[in-house]
Amino acid sequence: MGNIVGIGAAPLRKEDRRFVTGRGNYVADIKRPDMTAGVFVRSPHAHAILAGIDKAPALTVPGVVAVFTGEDMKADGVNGLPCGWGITGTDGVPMKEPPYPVMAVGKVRHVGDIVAFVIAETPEAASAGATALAIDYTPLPAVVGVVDALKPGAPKVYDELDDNLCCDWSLGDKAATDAAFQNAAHVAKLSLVNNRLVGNPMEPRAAIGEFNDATGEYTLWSTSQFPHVVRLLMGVFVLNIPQHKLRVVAPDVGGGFGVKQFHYGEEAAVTWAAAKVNRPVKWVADRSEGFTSDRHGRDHVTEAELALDETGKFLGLRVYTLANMGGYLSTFGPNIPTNLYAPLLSGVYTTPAIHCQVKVVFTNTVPVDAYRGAGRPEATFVVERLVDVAAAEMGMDRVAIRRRNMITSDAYPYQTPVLVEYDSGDPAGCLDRSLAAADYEGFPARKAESARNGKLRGIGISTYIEACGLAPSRFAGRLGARGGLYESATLRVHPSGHVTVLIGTHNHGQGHETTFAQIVSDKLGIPFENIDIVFGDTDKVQFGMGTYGSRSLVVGGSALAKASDKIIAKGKKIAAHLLEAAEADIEFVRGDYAVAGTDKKLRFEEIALAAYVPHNYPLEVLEPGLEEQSYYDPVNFTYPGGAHIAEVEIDPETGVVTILNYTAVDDVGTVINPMIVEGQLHGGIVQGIGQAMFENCVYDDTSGQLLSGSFMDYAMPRADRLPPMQVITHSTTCTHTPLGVKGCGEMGTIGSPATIINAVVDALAHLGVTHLDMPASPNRVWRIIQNAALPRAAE
Ligand code: MCN
Repeated sequence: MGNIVGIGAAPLRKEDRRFVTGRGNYVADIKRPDMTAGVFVRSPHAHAILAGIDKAPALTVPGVVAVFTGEDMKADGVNGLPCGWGITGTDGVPMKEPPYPVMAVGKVRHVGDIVAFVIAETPEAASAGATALAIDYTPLPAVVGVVDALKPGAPKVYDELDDNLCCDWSLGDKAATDAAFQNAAHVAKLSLVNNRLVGNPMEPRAAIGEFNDATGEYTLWSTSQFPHVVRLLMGVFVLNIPQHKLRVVAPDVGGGFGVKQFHYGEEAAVTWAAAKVNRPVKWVADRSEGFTSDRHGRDHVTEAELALDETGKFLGLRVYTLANMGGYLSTFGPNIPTNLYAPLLSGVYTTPAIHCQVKVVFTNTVPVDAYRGAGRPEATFVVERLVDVAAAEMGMDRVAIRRRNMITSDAYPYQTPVLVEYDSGDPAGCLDRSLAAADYEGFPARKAESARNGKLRGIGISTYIEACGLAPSRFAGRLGARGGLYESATLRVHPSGHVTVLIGTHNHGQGHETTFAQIVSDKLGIPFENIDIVFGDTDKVQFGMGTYGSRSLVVGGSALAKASDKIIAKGKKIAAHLLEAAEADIEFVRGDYAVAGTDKKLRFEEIALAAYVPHNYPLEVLEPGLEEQSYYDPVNFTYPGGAHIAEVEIDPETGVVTILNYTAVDDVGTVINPMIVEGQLHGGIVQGIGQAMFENCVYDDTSGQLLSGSFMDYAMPRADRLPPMQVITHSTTCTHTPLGVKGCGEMGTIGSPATIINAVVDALAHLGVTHLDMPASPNRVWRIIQNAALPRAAE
């Protein structure tokens, strides 16, 4: 018999055995009988009229089975990809929502837009067919930046629209915010760019479609973070396949980071084409294809202003952001720079008035959608940079100005002026612990030591908050969500007492097979080894919403806790009957059903057997079997947050920034598995460091070509450039989740970009530097140092 491994323990991850022994099962590993290979032909132009496609040369290539275009899909009644979120402008006008065809019809709108799908006996033959295809493009002027896209006379991404503005949205009380600025003793201003990112999960996207013409059933295997939602969107909106005839399987997925959270055209194309050729069709992206077809993240241009009184108290915050949507509206696209951004602008501060205007803009670039953090790193970057700018301008200490404005731990629940109500938190506690752990006091001595070595040393702080655990359905619905955001769990107890959990979330690296088993082991008092977690197959698992927005534990784990409680409750009824006691007298402790005050008890396994072999069973009042289900819709988001501190050292000769150390103190509520939480923080911080230091997705302004379209030009963070990290949890209990948990999957990515840039700016402050845009590449930092040196040299 194994052990109970409950909440707070740190067992090794259950799933790792298959991963480290090479027995993961990824879409690219799957082979179906008589399977064909598909290659998508993608636009080399950012913007062009698709005048015609001649399939004939491709069809003569040996091995080519079929070629399909957008016109073929349109003629077959296939619809465009739906957008899951409909936002409304300040003027009450809904966002402009042009169609997003699976494959381009009439016009291409970004480099990488799909123009044809070539299916062949082998990937090589499909590639040869794709090369042979004759495509007639008439190139058009392209626009890639949000500022340019809004200029009068800019190339129009959609001819049928007046301009490139999708929606002019806002949140907050404008009059109150303007009034706060009237009374300000000081106004700090900041213009910034939140750089565009490419997610680059280790496993590129892939999909296999299969059709059974005897039963009319379709199956899609996809590298998806939410297979049920793909089944819903693709079946109901795009291909018109009845839900019971469509199975979507997302097996092991090698990282998603948000990028695999959308319904992609490739999924619909393989599924539809499989029926046309009546053979399975497999597509696996290569890395370059990922760069021009995976949804990108971030890409904001922002002007922000903070009004303060003479003591440094924040009076008001005004933010104006232009957000790039790319060429089409992706599944969650318009939601990210609006609802997941503006409500976080209060940060951990008591700013009484906030107003945020966001213009959501079409351009000739890859569609932009959620990438780890999604809206919240952008908000944190605005707030935490602006606080540093204000402190510098007012001659205040950066810690002191934060403390002066922080929400105190006794002020929760705290209603912000931007919709959300924080349930719990202790920002000052996180800050205190981070300052101690980072030896903040000792920094001046370390800076002096660096100076002696000819280096510039800086320290950066970010006290941040995020909203995660998407989302209360009613709240989301008010904000424009076209779906619900609950989660489901089924707990199937077998006659032996072993348990299979069917859960609607998706595990693609976060360790759910371990942490969810810990919750059940803890709740039911049964061995950890006796519990298996099943996810990612719509034929096995009841409808679930999948994994994103750090929701799996908060929403899925809560459903699991509730289903466990139902199992315990039913078990009590069975135990009362078997032990001839009143149900109210049955106590359930660590897997034992005992009659209070006696030594009469039955094990969980005995109750499970009795439920399935009901020879002695209260059949009049209770059904046999032991299986319970819960659908949990949260009442609020959870609000994890913390204080991050980093120290950097800059070599002024080269502009190279070295991060010397990183300290993160975070509030994640109840910790299920401290090792996994630490790993999530590490990974998240590394992704945030990636944005702050290395990664930048760059398009050519005139041609619209992606200039950073491979790892030669797009710099991912690598182990040798990363600092040692201290990760400490400082938790307050979430007041509304059954387990007291908050999410943790994105917080590292949310807190770290501001932390790093604040440190870099601090190191350069003596040169008069008040801000620099990300990434803090050697080139950019070296130029800043050189430019700062020029006037002084002239003096
Ligand atoms: N956990 C815990 N105690 C807490 C909070 C979380 O033990 N108080 C555990 C959870 O049980 C889970 C893990 O930490 O095993 C992450 O939990 P959660 O915060 O619920 O986040 P999700 O599981 O919903 O994961 C989504 C989140 C997001 S939005 C992105 S993007 C992301 C991320 O997590 N993508 C990832 N982490 C990733 N990690 C990997 N390896 N790969 C990705 O693609």
